Amino acid sequence: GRLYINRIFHISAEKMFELLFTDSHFLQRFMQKRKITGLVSSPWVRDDSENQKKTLNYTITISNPLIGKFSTATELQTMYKDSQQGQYYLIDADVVTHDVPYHDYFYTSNRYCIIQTSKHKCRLRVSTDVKYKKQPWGLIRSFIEKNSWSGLENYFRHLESDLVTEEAHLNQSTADP
Ligand code: YK8
Repeated sequence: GRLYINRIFHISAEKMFELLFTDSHFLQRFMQKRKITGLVSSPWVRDDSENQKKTLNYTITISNPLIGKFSTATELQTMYKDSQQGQYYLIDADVVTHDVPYHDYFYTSNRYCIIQTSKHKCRLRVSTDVKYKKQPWGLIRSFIEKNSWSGLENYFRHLESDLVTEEAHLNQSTADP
């Protein structure tokens, strides 16, 4: 796997969770910038193992002539039962891109960990793994990995930078004069 974000923000854990995992203005704007459209999401549902699950469907814009322009995607988010509101959130988001070459071979698993580190701060850690449903031929495998890592790197770099901007805005409007 790879670690894409590992940073302390002057944002509470609860607020960070709200920004990334609810229908927040922040996420709406971010998705708009990434040209992610047609988002349909289910509510959180508790499963037998006490974890909470949620499914998102959307269309991503790729614009790589070798891969295509768009792909539909399904993201299954699992919030583990150890999560504690306002303190600690552990969420796995498994993303399947349905319309890219070799889509039946792989998916991406993104792990988001939000930890409250002090009253108004949290650490956000995002790591990802490319996972295989069936073993592809070596050349295909490196093709999948090269394209996935670069797409993920770009996406999470953008997300981190927008979070830094959001952090500045949030702290500006709440700071004492
Ligand atoms: C989520 C992982 C792979 C995929 C893409 C596929 C290339 C196909 C390789 C062939 C286009 C928002 C990615 C990056 C699309 C975007 C996905 C996002 C960023 C040619 C062999 C979408 C997080 C996420 C997870 C997986 C990403 C895809 O919130 O390269």
